[in-house]
Amino acid sequence: MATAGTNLSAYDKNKLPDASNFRIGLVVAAWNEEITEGLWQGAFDALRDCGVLKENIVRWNVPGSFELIYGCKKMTQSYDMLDAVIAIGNVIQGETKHFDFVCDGVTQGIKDLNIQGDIPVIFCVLTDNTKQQSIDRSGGKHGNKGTEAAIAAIQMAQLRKEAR
Ligand code: DLZ
Repeated sequence: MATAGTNLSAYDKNKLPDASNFRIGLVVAAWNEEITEGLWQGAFDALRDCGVLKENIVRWNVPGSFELIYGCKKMTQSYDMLDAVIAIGNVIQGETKHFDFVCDGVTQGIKDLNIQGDIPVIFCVLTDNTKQQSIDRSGGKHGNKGTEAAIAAIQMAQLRKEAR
């Protein structure tokens, strides 16, 4: 059932909940697009592999990782039928403190959405020292963190459903 480009070997799909009725949103930052598109593809493929219907996957684009906070907030407000949202971004260490500010901002912002809102928001923001490290984790030799984020989204969607 797995499609090319998807590595779910770290997960036992039989232990995952039935995702065929879940609706999942993805908010994708354009900064370091080569990386975030790889993460998005990994997440999308894994969601589809786990049974999420194509028409139940919504994608929004935002400029940078800092805007993921607002994008995820508006998405959860606009689509209250969503079961989980995945925030996808990539921040690479530069020569200024901007890296720290963006990383702190997006981490705290996504954390706040999880505390304040009802829809789980999954953190799929790679924060790496080098571009190569990000390449390795977005479909490269260290797998794809987008895949892991998709699995987390399904697990949290199920938890939310059971907790009602
Ligand atoms: C400004 C900036 C910098 C320097 N680096 C990154 C980055 O590595 N990854 C990323 O997603 N965004 C970066 N940004 C843009 C900010 O996230 C944001 O889009 C701008 O500060 C505008 O609010």
